Amino acid sequence: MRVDVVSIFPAYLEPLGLSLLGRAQRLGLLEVHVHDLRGWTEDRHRTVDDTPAGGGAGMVMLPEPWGRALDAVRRGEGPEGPVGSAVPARAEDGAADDDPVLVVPSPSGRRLDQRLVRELAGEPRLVVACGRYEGVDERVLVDAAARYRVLPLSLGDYVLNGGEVAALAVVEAVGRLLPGVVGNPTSLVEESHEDGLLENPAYTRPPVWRGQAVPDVLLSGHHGEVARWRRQEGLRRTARRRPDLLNALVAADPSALDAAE
Ligand code: 6GU
Repeated sequence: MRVDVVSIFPAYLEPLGLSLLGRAQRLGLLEVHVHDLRGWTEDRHRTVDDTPAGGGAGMVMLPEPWGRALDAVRRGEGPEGPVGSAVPARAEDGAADDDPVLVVPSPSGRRLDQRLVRELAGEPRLVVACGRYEGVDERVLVDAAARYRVLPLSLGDYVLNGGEVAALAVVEAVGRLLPGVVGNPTSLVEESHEDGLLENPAYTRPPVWRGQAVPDVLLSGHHGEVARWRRQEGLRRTARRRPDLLNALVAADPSALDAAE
């Protein structure tokens, strides 16, 4: 998968070079290019924003730098020209399902969840357009829809200063689903949200710590009992912390919890 991120704070994305995602890039499992939006400005002050039409507080990002940036990145170019692996040109017939997904972080976007993460993990190309201030001029997104599948995306119902943290979240959540990125793939299926539930509590050594013992069943060696306990504890935790998830599970499949007592 190739991911391009456009931001006025490229340094914000530096953690993508660390840990598992850094290793994934060195192994060629994932390609990430971070671009400075100001590379596509043409004035001496490298201006990226202006006051909102109609008045009011804050600033709105100008359409011209974003238009040039998204045209260039679509072709696999940064401000200085081609970068990374070649990208396919747009299909002659305008087949929109071949277009890259343009992730546009915004508190008014579709909420990111593991289902959307799995969908994005099946894409060959993502472009993330990180806005700041009060957002990007709306015409940029309308225009971009001619060569991208535009996806406004939110992390949740609260406000951040810009899209960079969302870009980090998307690339990390999606990147770890790519084949070979996480060493032991069974850890992917046993996680919170993969089955619509929260994960059970986890323990390691020592068997007793500050007066608290690891639950006996986990030290019993009975794999069936351990599996049953984990499922029960995952359910109990989901019911307490995230009753909305349990309700959604049962609404989608009324027999979803039949195996549990
Ligand atoms: Cl994706 N962007 C911003 N600016 N604020 C947010 C968000 C995204 N998700 C939640 N709040």
